[in-house]
Amino acid sequence: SLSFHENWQKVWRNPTPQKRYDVIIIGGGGHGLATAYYLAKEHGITNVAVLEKGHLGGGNICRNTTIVRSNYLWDESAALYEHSMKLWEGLSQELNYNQMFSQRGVYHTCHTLQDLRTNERLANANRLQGVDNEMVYGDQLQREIPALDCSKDARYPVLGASVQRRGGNARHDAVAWGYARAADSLGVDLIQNCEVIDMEISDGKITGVKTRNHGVIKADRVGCVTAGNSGVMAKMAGFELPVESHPLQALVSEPIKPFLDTVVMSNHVHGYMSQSDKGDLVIGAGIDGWVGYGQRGSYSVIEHTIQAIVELFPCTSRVRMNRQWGGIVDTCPDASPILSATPVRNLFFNCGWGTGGFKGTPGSGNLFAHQLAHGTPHPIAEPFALSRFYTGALVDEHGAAGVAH
Ligand code: FAD
Ligand code: PYC
Repeated sequence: SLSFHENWQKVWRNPTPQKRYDVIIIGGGGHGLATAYYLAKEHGITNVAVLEKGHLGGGNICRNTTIVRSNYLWDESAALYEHSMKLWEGLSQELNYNQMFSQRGVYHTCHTLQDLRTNERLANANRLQGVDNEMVYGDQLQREIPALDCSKDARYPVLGASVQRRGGNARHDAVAWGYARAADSLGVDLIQNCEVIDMEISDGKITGVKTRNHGVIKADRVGCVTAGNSGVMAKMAGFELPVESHPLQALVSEPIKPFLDTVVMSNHVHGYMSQSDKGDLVIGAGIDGWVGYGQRGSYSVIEHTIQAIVELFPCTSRVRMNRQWGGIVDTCPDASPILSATPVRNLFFNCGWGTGGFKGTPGSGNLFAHQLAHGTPHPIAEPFALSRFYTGALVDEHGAAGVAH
C-alpha cells in the first residue's frame, strides 16, 4: 500500500558526523531534540550534533502516557512546569507540526480525608502561583466524569478531585519528530545509531566524546540528556548522580467507543487512564519497586494496575488489553529534575525527570539550551542544580508527582 509513496522528501538529513562541534547533545529523546532546537533558534548556535544510540525518539519520549500538567506544589516547580505548559500551548504553531495537544483536563481523585487535604492545599498553592487548579466534589464530579464510580459504596469511595483544566495530553512522537525536523532545518546534525561510550576529559574539562562507531568527536560543550541512562553517563565522566533508574510500565487496551474525554489519575488506588483518539485506553502504573534497565512490562504490575482502574471505572472490567511496555526513568530523591553544571567543566546534565518529564519537554529544552549557550543557568533552572543535594535545598515534589515512587 505504500508503493505510491516512494521518493518522499526526507524529514531530516542523515549526515556523517563532523570531527568537531560547538555543542554535542547526548541523547535524541524529547529533551535532547528540544534542547538542540532552542540552541539553534534562540541562541543562534547551529554547529550542534545530537548523538543518539538508537533511533530518534525510541526512548521514553515514545513510551510515555503523554500527560501534560503544571500543578506542582513548590514555587520553583510551578515556575518550571508552567514555563513548559506555556510553550506547549503554542508548540504546534511554533514547529508547524500538529502536536495534537488536547487540554482536556487532568483530575487527581481523592479517596481519603488526607487525600482531600493534600489536593486542596495543592490547588490553593497553585492558584497563588497563577497556575489553574480547582477542587470538584460529589454530583459535579460525577457529571464531569460520568463513567467514574462516585458511589458511596465503592471500596475506596471518591470524595472529590482536583482538576487542572489546562492539563491534558499530546501526541508523543509528534513532539520528537517536530523538534527533530525543526532542529535539522536550522542546521543541527542528528546522528542516529551513534552510542557515546566514553567522555574525553582533560584537566577537568570535557573536550569531546568517544562513540562506538564514529570514533572521537570533539566539542566545546557537551549536554547529557539521556534520561534513564544518566547514571551510566555520569560514571563515564567520573562522578555519581543521586538518581536511581527504575522501569515504569504502561499498557493500552483494544480501541473502544469514546467514553472518557479527560485524564484521571488516582494516587490512592494507584492507576491512571485516558482514552486516545483511536479509542484505546492508555493506562499507567507506579514505578517498579526495583532498579533495572529492562524496558519490559510484567504481569504483576498489569494485574495491580487493572484492579485500580476497574475500581475507578467498573465499566472497563471486560475490556481486553492489547500491549504493555516499560521505559527506564531516572528518579531523584526529591522527585524533581536536575538541570546543572557538573564537576567536569563544560559538561552539563539534564536528567532526573523521572516519571514526569514528558510534560517538561519544551521547558526543559528551552532552559537547558540557555544553560549550554551561556554556561550559567536560566533563573527558572537555578533551583534544580546538583548543588541542592549538598545544601539540602531540595524541591520535594513526591506529593505532586502523580505516580508512586
Ligand atoms: P528519552 O526519550 O528516553 O531520551 C533519552 C535518549 O538518550 C534515548 O533515546 C536513549 O537512547 C539515548 N541515550 C541513552 N544513552 C545514550 C548513549 N550512551 N549515547 C547516545 N544516546 C544515548 N511524563 C509525563 O510528564 N507524563 C506522562 O504521562 C508520563 N508517562 C510515562 C509513562 C511511562 C511508561 C514512562 C516510561 C515515562 C513516562 N513519563 C511521563 C516520563 C517521560 O517519558 C520522561 O521523563 C521523558 O520522556 C524523559 O526525557 P526524554 O524524552 O529526553 O527521554
Ligand atoms: O507526571 O503526570 C505525570 C505522569 C502521569 C503518568 C506518568 N507521569
